[in-house]
Amino acid sequence: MDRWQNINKVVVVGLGITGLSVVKHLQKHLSVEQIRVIDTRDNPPGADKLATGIGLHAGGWNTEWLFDADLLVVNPGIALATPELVEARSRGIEIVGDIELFAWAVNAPVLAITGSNGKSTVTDLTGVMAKASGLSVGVGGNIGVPALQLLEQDADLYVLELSSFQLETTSSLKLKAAAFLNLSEDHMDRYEGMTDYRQAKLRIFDHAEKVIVNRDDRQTYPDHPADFDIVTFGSDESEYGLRTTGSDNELLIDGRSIVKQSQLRLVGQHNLANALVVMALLQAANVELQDTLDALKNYTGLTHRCQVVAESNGIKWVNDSKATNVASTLAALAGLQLDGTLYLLVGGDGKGADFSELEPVLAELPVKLCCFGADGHQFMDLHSQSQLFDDMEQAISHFADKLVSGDMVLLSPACASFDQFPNFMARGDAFTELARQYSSK
Ligand code: UMA
Ligand code: ADP
Repeated sequence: MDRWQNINKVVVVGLGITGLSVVKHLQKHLSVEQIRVIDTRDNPPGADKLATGIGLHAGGWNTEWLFDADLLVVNPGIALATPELVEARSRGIEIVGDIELFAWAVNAPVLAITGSNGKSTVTDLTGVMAKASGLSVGVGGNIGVPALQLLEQDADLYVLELSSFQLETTSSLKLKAAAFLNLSEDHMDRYEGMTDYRQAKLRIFDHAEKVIVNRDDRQTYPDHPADFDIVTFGSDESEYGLRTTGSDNELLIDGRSIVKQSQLRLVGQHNLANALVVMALLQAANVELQDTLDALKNYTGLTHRCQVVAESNGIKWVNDSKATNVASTLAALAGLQLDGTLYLLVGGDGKGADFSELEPVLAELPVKLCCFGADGHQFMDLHSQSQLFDDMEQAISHFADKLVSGDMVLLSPACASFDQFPNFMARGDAFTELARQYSSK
């Protein structure tokens, strides 16, 4: 079926890296006069890279353009509940996202990953291990490389990280396997509640040959499991599982030991679960696991996730800027090896979350809670030793000369960064810079 046959006018809603990749892809099917872009921001990122002849309306909506289109391709950062989009849909205009256009075009097997935490780690590691087996692999999606950009290289296999936002506008993506890692509160500024958020994520299973779910988190299971070919991972010994032997853990497939935790460079219990999912995904894509195990053993993880960025005089500085929700901060706290005081930096854009789950965990730790940013005040009652600062820099300069050997400074903010930084990477970089500066004093 030629999807483009009856499409004459397309409006790309939201530029950024997604919008730019969409425009480039559309140009394969349409002339520049048929493509328009609307971005509600005054200076949309990427405007300078737009091809000549493509109309751009910036700084607000243009409903004349919007309602004149046959197809809207919407950036994942824009909610479908936005009144202009609701009106467009009620007029019968089709709304899709970049992942749906990817689904229309892709010609090789695809693996996809969603969940509240661990998506980028699982996506990246799946790519690294698949490449180690000799395949040419395209890795992208929410991880920061727009999916459509991957099609420029002819890959044997695609691995996509998919956010709930992207899944909302995706309906025909056929997958070799889809993994739903875990579900915990996030993006409550965009969803009505957890049910709504979970339903968006469950869309990943719609056309998946195999679905990979978490035995320790039943919310990841499809509502009608009998309709799916299900593979599970979890902390007991069945299927993709774990066995504790002394102080070590073994990663198992159907009871057979594949690799030991002590052989891995990845740290933290949560990363064992991540590694199990990766093995399940690779086997679903018929990748020979044996060829990939050295790559697994050597994998050190992505930056901005529980990464030691400076260490001097026995003081460790750990950048976990990607901890943008409560569950990821809990995962960081669960894996801690502490010999002194923990200076924990929390705060930012809280996205409407409830932070109270942190309270009992913090009560067990020798912690000084340093709260900053737009929603920093929401953490103040979670611990008796808490203090409010305007920003990270002010907090660090306040405690830096009190640090002693054994202490740890951990940025694991449980919030998005958008109140004070362009993104979590910029926040992590700013922390790393401060960490290195203070460590060298
Ligand atoms: N925006 C407007 N008006 C517009 C267009 C965008 O106000 O007309 C605002 C929105 O608030 C939106 C923000 O701009 O949230 C982001 O838009 P952007 O231009 O920065 O988007 P892209 O650069 O295309 O990035 C998007 C994803 N961003 C979001 O989903 C918010 C990136 O995920 C993704 O890596 C990229 O596409 C490639 O697929 C980022 C993210 O924060 C990392 N994702 C969320 C998360 O992981 O929690 C879901
Ligand atoms: P995502 O792409 O879903 O945000 P990342 O791999 O980037 O996931 O990790 C985000 C944060 O969550 C980091 O702070 C990381 O340490 C933590 N994390 C990674 N995997 C898990 C997991 N399986 N469960 C809970 N937290 C995790």
